[in-house]
Amino acid sequence: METALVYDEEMTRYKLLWLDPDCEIERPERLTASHEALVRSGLAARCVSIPVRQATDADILLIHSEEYLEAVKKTPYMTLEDLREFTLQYGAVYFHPNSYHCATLAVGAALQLVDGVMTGRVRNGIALVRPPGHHSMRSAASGFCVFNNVAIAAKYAQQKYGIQRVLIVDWDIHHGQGVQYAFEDDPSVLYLSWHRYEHQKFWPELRESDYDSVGKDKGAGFNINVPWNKVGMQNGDYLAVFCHVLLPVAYEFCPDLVLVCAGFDSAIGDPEGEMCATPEIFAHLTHLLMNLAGGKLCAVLEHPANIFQGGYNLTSLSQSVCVTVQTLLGYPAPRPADLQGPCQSALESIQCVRAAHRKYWSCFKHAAEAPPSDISTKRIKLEEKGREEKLQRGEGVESKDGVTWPEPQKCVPPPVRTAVVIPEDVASPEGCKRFSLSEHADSLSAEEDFDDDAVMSSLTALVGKMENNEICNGLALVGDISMAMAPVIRHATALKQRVLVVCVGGTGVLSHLPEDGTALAVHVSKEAPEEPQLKHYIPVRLKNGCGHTSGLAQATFGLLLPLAYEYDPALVLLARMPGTDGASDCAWQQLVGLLQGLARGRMLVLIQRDDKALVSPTSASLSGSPLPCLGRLPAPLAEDVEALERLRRRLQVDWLLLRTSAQKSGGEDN
Ligand code: X5A
Ligand code: ZN
Repeated sequence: METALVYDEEMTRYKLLWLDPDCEIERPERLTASHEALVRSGLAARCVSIPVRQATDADILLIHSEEYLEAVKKTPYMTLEDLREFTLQYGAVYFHPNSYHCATLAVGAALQLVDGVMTGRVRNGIALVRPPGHHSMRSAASGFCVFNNVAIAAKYAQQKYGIQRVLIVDWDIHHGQGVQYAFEDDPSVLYLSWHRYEHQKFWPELRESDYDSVGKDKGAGFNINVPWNKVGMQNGDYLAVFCHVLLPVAYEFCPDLVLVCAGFDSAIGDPEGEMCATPEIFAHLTHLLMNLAGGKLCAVLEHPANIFQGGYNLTSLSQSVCVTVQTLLGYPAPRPADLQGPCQSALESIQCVRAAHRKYWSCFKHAAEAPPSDISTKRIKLEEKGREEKLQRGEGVESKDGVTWPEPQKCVPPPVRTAVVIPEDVASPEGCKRFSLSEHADSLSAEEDFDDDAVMSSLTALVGKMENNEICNGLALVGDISMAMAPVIRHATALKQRVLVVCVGGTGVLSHLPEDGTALAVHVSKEAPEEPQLKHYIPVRLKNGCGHTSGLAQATFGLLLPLAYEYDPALVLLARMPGTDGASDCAWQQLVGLLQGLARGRMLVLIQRDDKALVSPTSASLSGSPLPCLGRLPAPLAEDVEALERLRRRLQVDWLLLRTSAQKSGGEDN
């Protein structure tokens, strides 16, 4: 299944023709730089190239008014003076005689991508476009945007392909108010945007960009704003929003298509955004969205800024675009550098968002109240003061010189994606390589029985190959799961590498866990002990077991993923314990899919020998096939939610990524 790249150089052929400090960052180089990065890295060649087309009037009228379209259509014939005047009625935007043409191509590129994905020609893709779209409104240009590429794409997909629900994730650092307005009262389009807000001091400075704009009428609950009230947000802040807000809602919503307003001005080094998330975070944002909607994901470029940081710094931008496309192509995601817990300001926003949406989403039913408003008020004043002082001293708050970040790990995909250790009589699943015992364990021959000793030596060999970048992940059928785990954990521990052990279902406390923290075990099951006893063994008890998908989903997003990301393992060992509290195949596949975001995708799945039927769904997920949806999730059991909440509260002392609300005392940032 392939990835589309939609691009046309024509979209670089317009520019600012007069002096306007607000608009000078919007230059053709923003687009060429993104495209060149993909060409130079060899990624462009791995994508299916889809040509752009011009959007028709009918396409544009899906979102915009006839008057506005007619007005924009006149711009190619305007004199420079008329263009300037035309521009003045809007905010932070300019027009050039070729703007209209490029704007129709930008919309057309998004629609070509939707066609490619919806017809199944490709699995997913990215459209590199200019002008961007998410600020433009029914009858107005705004923030460099002329037509709302993504909003039109959502409507077009619904109309042409009869799909019901579209999820739009806007990770650009600006609020896409145009997208919000387009779907405010529409429950079929769920829009989530995070954006630099600073209590309404940051452009576009709108009251309605705050967390309490949840949508209107039937669309109430389908507009989710996560305002950033401070700059300098990091990887942990972004991931916390995904774990505690976006993923639970997105899975409950169950979209038929995912669209991303992919702006990269939310990355470190961008002079507008001033955030500190590093480029590899986009691999994770992408990965976490890739198994929704059966993998149908279209990313459309918004603002790929940060190229004029004291000259011509293209690194952050090119790295961000490249990791996004790598992930779409199915490459393992690099481990996020220097992951810290969310800061107080981010937690406050997350808490507010969850509280504001409590009545609309069952995953938030038990979310905490909104924090008392004085936390924010106090801080905003302090912040204002700092700002004024700085400005008086003549230090521009905008100056961000000397920002550095580590280069993302090179994640070259290993030659073998998925290796299986299964008995001869079980057919090798499609796209997987049978890992032969004889080749890798000295004392064995191919004819020898598929006994536990043999399996265990091949598992150790297989993990060695994962370390050497020869194999990405693996699946083994074993006689005794806890016995098979021991040598793998021991092997990794000896190399001083952290192993995340995830057990699904089954009974009993795990034995063989080292006590030095080189393994962290999370055990989700009906029978798991109610209280955690050891720091590195975390039992997660679900009343009806893993067969209750909503409970498992809640545990996965709110507990397992944040724990896993914070622990940052070098290897994930996922065990499907035998027994009756079994997760559904779909839920299991999603879990296998989500956990591949950790440890550069190095994951070994252990399955009880009798559960042969699990081989095929598991290997499909390991080899990166698009996964079936979970369906619209019902509310989780109140008892489960309460138990998970108690556990989360207890653990959040040690695990900062588990936090979903701001600390009551102090309120000053950490
Ligand atoms: C698409 C986009 C930003 C406009 C900033 C105006 N527009 N100061 O990121
Ligand atoms: Zn932006």
